[in-house]
Amino acid sequence: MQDYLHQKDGIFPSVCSLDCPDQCGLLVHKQNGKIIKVEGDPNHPVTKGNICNKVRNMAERIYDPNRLQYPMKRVGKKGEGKFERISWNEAVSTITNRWKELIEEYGPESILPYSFYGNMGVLNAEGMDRRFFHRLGASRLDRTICQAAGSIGYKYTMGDSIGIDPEETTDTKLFLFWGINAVSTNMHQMTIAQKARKNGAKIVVIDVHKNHTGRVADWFIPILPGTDSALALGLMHILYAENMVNRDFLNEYTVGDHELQKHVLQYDPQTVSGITGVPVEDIYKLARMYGKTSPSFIRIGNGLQHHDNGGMCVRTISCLPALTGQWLVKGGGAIKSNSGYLAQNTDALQRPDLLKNQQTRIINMNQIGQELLQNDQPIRSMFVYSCNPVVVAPSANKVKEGLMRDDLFTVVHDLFFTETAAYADIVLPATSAFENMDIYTSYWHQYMQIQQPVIEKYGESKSNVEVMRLLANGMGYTDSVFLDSEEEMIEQALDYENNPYIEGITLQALLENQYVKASSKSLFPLKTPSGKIELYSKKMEEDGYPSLPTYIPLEGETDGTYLYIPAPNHNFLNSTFSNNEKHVSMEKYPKLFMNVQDASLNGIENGDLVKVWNDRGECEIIASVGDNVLPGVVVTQGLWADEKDKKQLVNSLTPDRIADMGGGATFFSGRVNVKKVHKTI
Ligand SMILES: Nc1nc2c(c(=O)[nH]1)N[C@H]1C(S)=C(S)[C@@H](COP(=O)(O)OP(=O)(O)OC[C@H]3O[C@@H](n4cnc5c(=O)[nH]c(N)nc54)[C@H](O)[C@@H]3O)O[C@H]1N2
Ligand SMILES: Nc1nc2c(c(=O)[nH]1)N[C@H]1C(S)=C(S)[C@@H](COP(=O)(O)OP(=O)(O)OC[C@H]3O[C@@H](n4cnc5c(=O)[nH]c(N)nc54)[C@H](O)[C@@H]3O)O[C@H]1N2
Ligand code: SF4
Ligand SMILES: [Mo]
Repeated sequence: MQDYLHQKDGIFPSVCSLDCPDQCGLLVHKQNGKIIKVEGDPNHPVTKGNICNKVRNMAERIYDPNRLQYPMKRVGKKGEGKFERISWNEAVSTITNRWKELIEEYGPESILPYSFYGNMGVLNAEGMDRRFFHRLGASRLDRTICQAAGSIGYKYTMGDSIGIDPEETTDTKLFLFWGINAVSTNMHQMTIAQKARKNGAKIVVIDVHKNHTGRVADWFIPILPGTDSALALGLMHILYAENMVNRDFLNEYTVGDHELQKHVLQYDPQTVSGITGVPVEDIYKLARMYGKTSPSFIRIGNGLQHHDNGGMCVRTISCLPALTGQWLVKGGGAIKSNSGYLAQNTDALQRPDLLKNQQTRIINMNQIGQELLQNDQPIRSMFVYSCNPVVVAPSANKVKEGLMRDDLFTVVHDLFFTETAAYADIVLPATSAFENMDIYTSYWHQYMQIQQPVIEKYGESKSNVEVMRLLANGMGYTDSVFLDSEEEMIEQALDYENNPYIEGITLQALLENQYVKASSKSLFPLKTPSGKIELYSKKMEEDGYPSLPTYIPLEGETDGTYLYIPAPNHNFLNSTFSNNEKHVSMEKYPKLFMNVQDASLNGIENGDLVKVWNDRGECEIIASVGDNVLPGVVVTQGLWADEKDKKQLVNSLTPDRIADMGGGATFFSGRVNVKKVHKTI
């Protein structure tokens, strides 16, 4: 291991720890023991030295005077924000004493860990924490807030979270960015597409909002929310009707092609246009473009699966490249997520065997509000880390009401005093990723990367791994798994025969090379039951779904005229950076994008303050009137929180219904009402 920590000056390799597909290689510049600059590492084979604006400002976040430096306990009311410094000893003994009492009285399932990927490091995000909570016997958390529905949908068709290597898309001729705001959320895929465009490639974007990505497209196709599976089925209808399918490929690599061909007869362009809002001639034009251009690549986004029908939608779109045989063409095919390539030995890392009661309940993180409010088997303590549920979870008013419960003992471990921390009993300071050792796996490119500590720990902060060790000790657990070092845990995670793609990736190789790529193997046979692409899926039928890709409309909410899409924005990463003045000033304030027709019906003009509400909550947001969204649809960007006199917690409006597959979130399937409050400019 190289010792970066004790070299006061120099430039050190690092990796972006944020939940972003690009997972850039970084160079951290240090002077006098402190980071003075963060830039892209030109040696990274995919990200090649370019990074986003967010992370170029990372040093500011690391040394933000508001960063938590020591543990604290609450002295005011929940939500009020009055806290007092305590020692780590006091913090750990308060937590573990309370937990011992709760376990004695109510059993370990009364305790719930609540986390997501604020730091993508494997050991810190899903390593020592899992060991500890398994050993404790705590309720299990189903981490469904991000890509759950789409991942399951994709797997029904393709068997695993694997698509093509994005490095091969340099020669692609048609890029279909489908439900992804790639300029903001996968910038390096867009960079590759822009370069390919110089050689004649076309960029097509299918989205409900003409945002940064729609604006750089050669062709932007606006679509009504939640109708993408109908569009995909319409494309299949034309591909078959006009004989643009690859019969040899279908015969050899797919199951159910004949059934599909018959099935898509019902999705004629007229019908599909009526559902999607895409004109009939555009459906023909897109189908012919897709059928005749090779290599063609679909980047399937996360946005389009945050819907009631999100699983089926991704399942359906992922059938398209099979019809044209694009999976065998270099640079052709699709990517939904590539996380399967670098999958590790989770049994060794997370030790599910330590959980004695295999029937331990599982709580869906999307429904944390209602779960905190149910009385059947109450959650009595929640340990929140790497996540900010008050701002990011749906139906925020329920989440806040649940967190206000006097009998709920809440601990929050974070770098900052988040909106969630205000409801905690104990707040613990977290290290930044630059202060830890960890490994990182991208869900887009195929490189594994290592992070070695570059700077000293800030104040008294501790990493997730360290906190879990302390808690294990406080609980009196003597199992050796809590003594494993970071290096040992990495070795355990990488020792995994079941994934041939990580053959040859070792701790040593990572230390020597910083970036190590998954080994290259043929995509086939797939991990589906047949080993082939399942256009027809018997497994889906067994699981209670239609066996063929199908358009299923969104749940019809009755309270609300407009379908509401609260998407992420360019300068925050979920709620991360929303507490930084520079990032907020780049975004200015949340805007409600609304079609000019809808606005004029309601007497709303550009710049008016409007009330946005439904039976779940309300916000007041500035209207941005134009033609960036279709009539009937309104969009905001960014996960904003309420502030004094500003009601802008967008998730107070979102449904906590569960999507069709994987317990996924349905952030984008809600409806709202909109009316003018007053003029502002
Ligand atoms: N700058 C920035 N980058 C990020 C993030 C961030 O907050 N900010 N978040 C990170 C995370 S955790 C994730 S999961 C990814 C998410 O990044 P993406 O995969 O881009 O997903 P979203 O941004 O959620 O939504 C993408 C697009 O889907 C559109 N959309 C919504 N509903 C529909 C629909 O029914 N049909 C179609 N066709 N389009 C629809 C939205 O308008 C949006 O433009 O980005 C990561 N990167
Ligand atoms: N309306 C709406 N809501 C959404 C979405 C949307 O598109 N629209 N997107 C959803 C999606 S895709 C996602 S992934 C979720 C993301 O939701 P979250 O995972 O909650 O993401 P962040 O808001 O970035 O919060 C991460 C927190 O982790 C903290 N953190 C960072 N590193 C560490 C660490 O090493 N240790 C500890 N203890 N803490 C750390 C950060 O400071 C930050 O407060 O939001 C979801 N919510
Ligand atoms: S947030 Fe994404 S684009 Fe920005 S530096 Fe990190 S990985 Fe790269
Ligand atoms: Mo996400």
